[in-house]
Amino acid sequence: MHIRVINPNTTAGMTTTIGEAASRIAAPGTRITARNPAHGPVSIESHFDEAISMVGVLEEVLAGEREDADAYVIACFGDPGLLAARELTRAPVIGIAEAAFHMATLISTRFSIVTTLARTGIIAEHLLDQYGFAHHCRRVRAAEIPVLDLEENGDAALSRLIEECKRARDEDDIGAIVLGCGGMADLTDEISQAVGLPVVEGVTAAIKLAEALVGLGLGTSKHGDLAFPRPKPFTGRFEGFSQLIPIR
Ligand code: 2AL
Repeated sequence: MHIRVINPNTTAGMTTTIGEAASRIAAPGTRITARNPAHGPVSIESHFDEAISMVGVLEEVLAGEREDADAYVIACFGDPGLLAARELTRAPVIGIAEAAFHMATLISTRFSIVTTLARTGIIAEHLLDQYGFAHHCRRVRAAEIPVLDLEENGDAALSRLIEECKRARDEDDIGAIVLGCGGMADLTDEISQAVGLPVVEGVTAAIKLAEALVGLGLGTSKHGDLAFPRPKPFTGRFEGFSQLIPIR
């Protein structure tokens, strides 16, 4: 099984961190390929960053189609481009936020999210509403760490995250914590040991869900709004999308 993990930001070091965490958790027969777009923001911390990143995510899905990927993981906690990506393939496409929400509700009745910045926390709240998980989430907390600090100031970022996760444990009346950034993919064990609660991290959760769906023979439905996009001319810099025909 080949799972293509797409880091929507363009920071190669973070793509490596995400790819290594995915490979460690993957089943023996699973091959992970981790990619990031060539163009776009170095980190995703706003609606604007997300909007710009989406075209790169979709291009990486099209590249994955040419390389026979069996499933895709979008490894940014805003799940940028998720539904559009699903339109491009029959393979399952899993966003790390939705994967973490699903997994957390299977092991607890309520959870808190600990994410990077307060403003990205608001984006997570929109997703909780959109996906129907708001009822399960007690609180969205921000450690106030810019995304790239996870790469560049790893020790300080980890301490801040542990501190905020302990506050969530002591104040939120929860059974589990969801980590809210793809760049936290390698921190699950250290945080759960320090905090003593189950910690759900989206990249690893998404890999396991992707393996389960492929194992069940389930892929993205082509009935309804996730059908392949109707072919039509695209102009200007998006002219290449005019030849958008399903590869398989
Ligand atoms: C993210 C993420 O997961 N990667 C990134 O660049 N921005 N989102 C977040 N909430 O920090």
